[in-house]
Amino acid sequence: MKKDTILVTGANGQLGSELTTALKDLFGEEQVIATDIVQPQEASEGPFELLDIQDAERFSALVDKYQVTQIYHLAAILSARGEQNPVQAWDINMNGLLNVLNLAKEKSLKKIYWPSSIAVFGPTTPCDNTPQKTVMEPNTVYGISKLSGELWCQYYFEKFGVDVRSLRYPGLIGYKALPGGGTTDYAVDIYHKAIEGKELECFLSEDSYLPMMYMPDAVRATLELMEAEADKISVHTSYNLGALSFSPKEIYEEIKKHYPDFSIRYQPDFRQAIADTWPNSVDDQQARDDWDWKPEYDLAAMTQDMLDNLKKLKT
Ligand code: NAD
Ligand code: AKB
Repeated sequence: MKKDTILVTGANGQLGSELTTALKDLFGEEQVIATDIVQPQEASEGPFELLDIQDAERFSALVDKYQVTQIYHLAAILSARGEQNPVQAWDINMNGLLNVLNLAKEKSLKKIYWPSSIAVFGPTTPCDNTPQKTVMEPNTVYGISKLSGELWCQYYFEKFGVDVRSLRYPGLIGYKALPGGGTTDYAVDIYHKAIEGKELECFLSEDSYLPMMYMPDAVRATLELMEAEADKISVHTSYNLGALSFSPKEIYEEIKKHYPDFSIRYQPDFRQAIADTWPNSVDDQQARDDWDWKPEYDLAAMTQDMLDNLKKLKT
């Protein structure tokens, strides 16, 4: 049987840099084509190509050149950055996804992965244990693009049989790469500040609960979803995916167990209004039922692992 060849967009990003490595471990270095609009900061093994996801012609040529069978389409403009230039964020997020879905249809690609986000929910959504199916009226351009994207994915599945799978990630926390302009970014920065012995100026208030997830859980969930038999997938928009839920005060208190002198100052900015419209926690029973999703890391385990690894990287 022909080996799968995977093309990853946005491969230099916070998620892309970790997921690309995991895909290389699974499929082989030469079978994973990392792409991004900018060159990676650190050289890595395996092919890399510059690709603007809006450039449909180059996208198509790369799929042909490498005989790509699967695309992991990660490139996007995230919530906070999206509000700085809403029309540009819409263009990149929507045109990029439509280019991928059209390539999948025209070239009969085997599988597509595209991440959605808790940003699909909005101020009218029930915020505790937010159900898989509920009121969705997002009020950020990022959230609107993710909700529209989910419906496009379902449309291409139903009309053209494209096998596109998706997860609504919570805020992702990892030590290998910095986040790229989201509302949950404080929860990565807080670990860096603790290790550096600096105070964190937190852009959310102390009691702003948000759903979060440690990167190893997010990468494993993605690979498990993509490996699941097609008949197990009952959600063709995007699956709720839960793991952790905490406030800035709670993560701060957890880090203080390791760094008693660590200090935090709350200085909420425009991102507070975004966080206020997102869930506190999500109900991911459907993912648990369909393809056996189960998170491994709680706040204490994530904090221990983050601090151990950041210490190693920074010394
Ligand atoms: P990121 O901002 O860290 O990385 C995005 C990458 O896309 C960057 O490397 C950037 O250079 C690239 N990019 C931007 N515009 C591009 C273009 N026009 N063409 C090609 N590449 C372009 O984002 P991330 O955190 O790695 O997120 C990856 C995906 O996961 C996104 O779709 C995001 O919406 C989703 N997601 C992330 C989180 C999270 O907490 N990180 C949560 C929910 C969903
Ligand atoms: C963001 O804050 O924009 C992302 C997300 C939850 O989608 N981390």
